[in-house]
Amino acid sequence: VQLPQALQPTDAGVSKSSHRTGMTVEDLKQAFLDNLFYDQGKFPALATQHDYYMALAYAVRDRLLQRWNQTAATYTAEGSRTVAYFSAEFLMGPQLGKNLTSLGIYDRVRDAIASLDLDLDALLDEEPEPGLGNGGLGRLAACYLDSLATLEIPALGYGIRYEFGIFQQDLQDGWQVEKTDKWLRLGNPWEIKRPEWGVEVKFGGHTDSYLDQDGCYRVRWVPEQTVMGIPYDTPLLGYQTATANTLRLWTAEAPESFNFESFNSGDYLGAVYEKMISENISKVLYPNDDSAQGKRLRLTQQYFFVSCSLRDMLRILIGQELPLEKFHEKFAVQLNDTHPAIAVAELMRLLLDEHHLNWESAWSITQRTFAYTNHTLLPEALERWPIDLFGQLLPRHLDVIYEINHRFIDEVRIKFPGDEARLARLSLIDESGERYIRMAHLACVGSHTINGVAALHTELLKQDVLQDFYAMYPHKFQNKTNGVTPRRFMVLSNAKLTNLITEKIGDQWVKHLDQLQQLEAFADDPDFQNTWREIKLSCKRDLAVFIQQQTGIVVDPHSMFDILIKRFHEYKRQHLDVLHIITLYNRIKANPDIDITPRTFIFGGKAAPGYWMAKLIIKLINSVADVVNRDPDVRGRLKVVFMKNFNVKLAQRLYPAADLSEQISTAGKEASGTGNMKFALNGALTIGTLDGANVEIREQVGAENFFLFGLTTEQVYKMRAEGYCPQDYYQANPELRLALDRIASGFFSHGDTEVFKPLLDGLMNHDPYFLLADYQSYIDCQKEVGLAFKDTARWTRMSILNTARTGTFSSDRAIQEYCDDIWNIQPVKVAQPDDVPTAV
Ligand code: T68
Repeated sequence: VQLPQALQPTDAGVSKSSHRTGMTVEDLKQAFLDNLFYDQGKFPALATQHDYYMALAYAVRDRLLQRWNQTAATYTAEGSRTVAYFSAEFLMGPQLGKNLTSLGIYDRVRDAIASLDLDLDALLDEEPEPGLGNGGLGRLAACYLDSLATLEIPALGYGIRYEFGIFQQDLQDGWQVEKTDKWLRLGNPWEIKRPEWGVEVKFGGHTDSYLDQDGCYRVRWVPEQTVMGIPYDTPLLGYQTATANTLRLWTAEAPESFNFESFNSGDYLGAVYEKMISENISKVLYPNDDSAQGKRLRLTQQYFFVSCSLRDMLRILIGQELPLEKFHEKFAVQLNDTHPAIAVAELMRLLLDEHHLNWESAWSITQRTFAYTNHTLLPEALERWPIDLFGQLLPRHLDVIYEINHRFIDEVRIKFPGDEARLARLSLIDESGERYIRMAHLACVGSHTINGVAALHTELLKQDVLQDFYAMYPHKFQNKTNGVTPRRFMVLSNAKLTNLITEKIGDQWVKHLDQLQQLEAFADDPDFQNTWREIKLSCKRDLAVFIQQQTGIVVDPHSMFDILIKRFHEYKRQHLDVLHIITLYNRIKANPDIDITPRTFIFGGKAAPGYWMAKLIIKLINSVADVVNRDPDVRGRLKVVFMKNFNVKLAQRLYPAADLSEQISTAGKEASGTGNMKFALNGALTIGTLDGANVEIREQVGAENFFLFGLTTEQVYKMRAEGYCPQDYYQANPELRLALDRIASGFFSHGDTEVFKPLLDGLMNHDPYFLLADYQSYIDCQKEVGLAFKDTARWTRMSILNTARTGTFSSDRAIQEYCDDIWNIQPVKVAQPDDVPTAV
């Protein structure tokens, strides 16, 4: 379809005056001033830093809109096949810097802003973090959207516009305290509200059956409650392409005609109450990252955004005059974990009840539409909904799921006759006690492809968590090792290293990360090594300044920066790192002149508000920090820093400054990890277990450039089966004993022997994550690390090789694999506006 000339977006009668789209320093400066005046309603004497940020953001958005409209017009004209990435979380990170990088105007904008005696860094700092995710899963979705746009793949991200994102973490007396995250308080310049595309979503009520005009038996859902889903769109520009895809997030509002009756009957408060209840749906992000909570509001959120998104896709399909039967040809839907898995039942319902397809056609479309990514092996994280709760909220979907299950179980019977135990294990309904719906099972049955997020993880899915599905549908299983975007985690956050690399190997690596391999040729070049080291040191200096501002702690940039940043969870074993710190401290106390490599231990991460053991580990870190940082015997050789409120913004300061990346989860527990990739890319060396993507990182960088320790997954399984006794390790290992005893004695807690008791009792008696079993191996390995760091030439060589060999962990590689092996989708070229600069 060719759009009429007058409707071509760049010729649609809009002003192309330079203040809207121009890219010279002068244009950008004028645009900034105009926006300050006309949009913020401010002039410089009255403007706050935040006004300046907003003015700049709107000026940049104008440039994005030109590409966004061009992209939308191209997709419409070509009827392009489109990826719909369904995710309850998108942890996007701040947008201004990212967009400047994508547009290739970072330096020009810095100059334009500087010419007004303002500082671009200060304005960038004003942007609140859009924290619409918990951790890895939400950040992965954001990296994938970046790669989709950069690879010019038509894509929509669908999710929820939480009014309050992940809580802000504060510390009081070393304990985590949570504060609400009011990220929208001063407005969000990147989004555009689209009320005209609002959709109605129903909940509750009951179903009944009826005969339609043709005498066909049909089921009707008679819902009890309606809310409106209103989309807010954010443009996502690819790196130096004209492709700007859309992140479409839904907000819940009360329908306009809400409760007219109660209003007329005088129940004004009742009517307003209902409005409030509706708006609760998109109020707040659930802050649990690795446990499923059977809360009604959570299921409501999931159904809400899934229903809105599928209805939106039907609108697009019908708008393009495509028949329903082509739904799966128009759209490839990826389910980011089971949070959107209710989509399988909702698409069935829409096709059956609202569009009157028969079951077989509807099911064939559904199965060819969805693919499912699993992100966890932890049993407590697998989502299940109590049947009663589910049936109250979504009675029609319950019927649909029963029917899916009925047909599925028949299929299993044919493949495995007489195997009743298998039927019970595979059933979408868990009937072992209280009855539950198993969302992973719904996702597996309703999808054409199921993928894990690292090679080891995918193997464990096949052998363990999803083994029965693997036996049933071996062809559905694939591995797609995670990846991270080098645009945010290198170009934007580590300009110094970016420039050095570009000087050496040109600028194509930013889109073809494998080209970093060319750096291997310089790994032993003394000049290159020197520059490499200077850059790392300079990044560490920047971080040291920031640490002092934030915490008051002075750290030495020449010490090893040993960093552990991720959500707090027992399986991630932050407390194993603490045992190492205490061991080094004990050695110093026993022998103050001992020769040890000076280290700065940096921690960051949030604990789920209800996960008290994780919170206790945060308290332990801060307690140990207080003692170690003050003790004169230490003479500054050890420093322990907890950076509060870890988020994307903070992460961007930490990765470039890391010497050592701690990836120390119990083998078999971490699905992949993505922080591990960001560290290695920035030239940090990893100390890690054979878990998640660590296995592949080690394969890539070479065993000699990776510090490996700990039990393997097999050994862990075996130990668990044979009966693991942590006490034995405590008894047999004097240094381990001393470390644990020091905590127990109240040494780090002003004499309080109670506070850490639950943690210690857990370790001594159960230790489900094998800390004590891995302790000695970790300590020995850390000794190697300390020695290696002293050999600066060796360390630098290893660091260079880590960067050079981690190109495969680009999210571009991952997305290309999804496109080829799962989505079957090709890029669509969007024409560049004439005035796009091409320089990095
Ligand atoms: C993470 N999962 C994995 N979950 O733990 C990590 N969960 O190994 C992997 O690299 C990453 O996913 C990307 O694949 C999560 O981050 C959650 O955040 C989460 C949120 C809500 C409910 C359950």
